[in-house]
Amino acid sequence: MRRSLIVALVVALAIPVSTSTPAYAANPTLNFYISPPTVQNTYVSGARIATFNDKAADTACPAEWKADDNTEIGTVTATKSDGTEGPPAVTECKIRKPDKFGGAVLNANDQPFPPDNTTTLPAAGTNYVGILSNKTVTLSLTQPESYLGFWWSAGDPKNKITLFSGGPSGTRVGVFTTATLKSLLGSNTSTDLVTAVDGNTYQGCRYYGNPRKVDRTANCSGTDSSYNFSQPYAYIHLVGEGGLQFDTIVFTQGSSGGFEFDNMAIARNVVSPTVVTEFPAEINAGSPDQVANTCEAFSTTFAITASNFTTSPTYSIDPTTLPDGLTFNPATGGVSGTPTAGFTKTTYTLTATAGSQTPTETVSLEVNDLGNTPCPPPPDPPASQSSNTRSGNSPGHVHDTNNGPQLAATGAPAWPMWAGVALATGIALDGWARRGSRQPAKSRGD
Ligand SMILES: [Ca+2]
Repeated sequence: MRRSLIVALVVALAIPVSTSTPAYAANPTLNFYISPPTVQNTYVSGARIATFNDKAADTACPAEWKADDNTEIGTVTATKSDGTEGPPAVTECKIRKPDKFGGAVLNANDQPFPPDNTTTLPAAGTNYVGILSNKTVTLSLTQPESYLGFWWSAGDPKNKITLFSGGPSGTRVGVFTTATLKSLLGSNTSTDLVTAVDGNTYQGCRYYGNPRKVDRTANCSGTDSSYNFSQPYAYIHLVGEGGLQFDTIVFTQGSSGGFEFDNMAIARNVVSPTVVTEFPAEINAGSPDQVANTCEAFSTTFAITASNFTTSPTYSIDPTTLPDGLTFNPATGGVSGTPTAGFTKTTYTLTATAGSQTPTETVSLEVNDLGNTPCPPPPDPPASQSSNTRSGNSPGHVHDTNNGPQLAATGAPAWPMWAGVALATGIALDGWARRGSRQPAKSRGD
């Protein structure tokens, strides 16, 4: 887990900020986009796409997924009744023949949006993937990626995708549900509008019903069940930025219906489009429950992922009382410092605010009392023997200059990547540098 996060960090630092990309929070960001109605494949050039067209219908999903160019995408398992993971059975994940619930048309990426009076679209479809009721299927990617696209057909109220970094028990970096999609599309009427990835605005109702069969003119008022009018069909794009990558995709289907998709595409280093995102903003704390130790340097951002903000959010925490010695960073939503006393596990509400966007997340903080309080003062550099150490008479400081290196050594727990960097450069090193530059001058002046 740590290794992949560190890799993600390096990538984040190496990528120059695109001027065409909105400025987001200091946290890694996952942005959601939607293609125009009827589009059934990705717009991302260079993406590796799995069409599943060469898979036999009514067979189990293969345990190994490859793109059509034969590059590896990853391995697939299904969660068995005893909780273990194994190759998917046909009763868990299967290749389906094209029907009203899914199966993209060939060359869908080239398909233009039909003019208003176009009646029917090509009816021919292709084989696709369906995850069955009450099943969970996990795709473990061969390597971390930052872009996922898929044609989500027959969106079911109980479809959910969860993205993780560091495996299925690692850091959760994003959640996408059909409820999210439907909130964007609005009610199935001609009055709700949605802005697609091409920057154009479409009636939300045009996403309802299978575009392989639907009469576009009638779509916003028709109820023909033969094209599944009540469910949305849309090509979805999840774009990670700010170093956000994921290596695990978990597809969850609730207690009814199925989870159907086609033309899955993955890629890295995709820059978000410049269209205004209309998906509801959300924050996800990938590591919500944090435990610190008394007298040990601590830093966390709770592995916050910020999704779908139109501007960079600021953060607040409630209640505002934190463990002694820890402070809150409104720019990142993180907490850092050195706890000076034990603290019972306490639940907090984090709120990210950007204009009218105010999503919340629940996190917790706890401080283990190691019995080492009052805490020793920060370490002195070797050149300093006396004078400035006196300042350590403030509460929580004792004269124990030998504890310095120990403090530094124990102050680098396995926090998520961005927290680790803050610890290394923002807290420990900065603090040492300031102290180091100040003390010799004082010593000489004595
Ligand atoms: Ca297909």
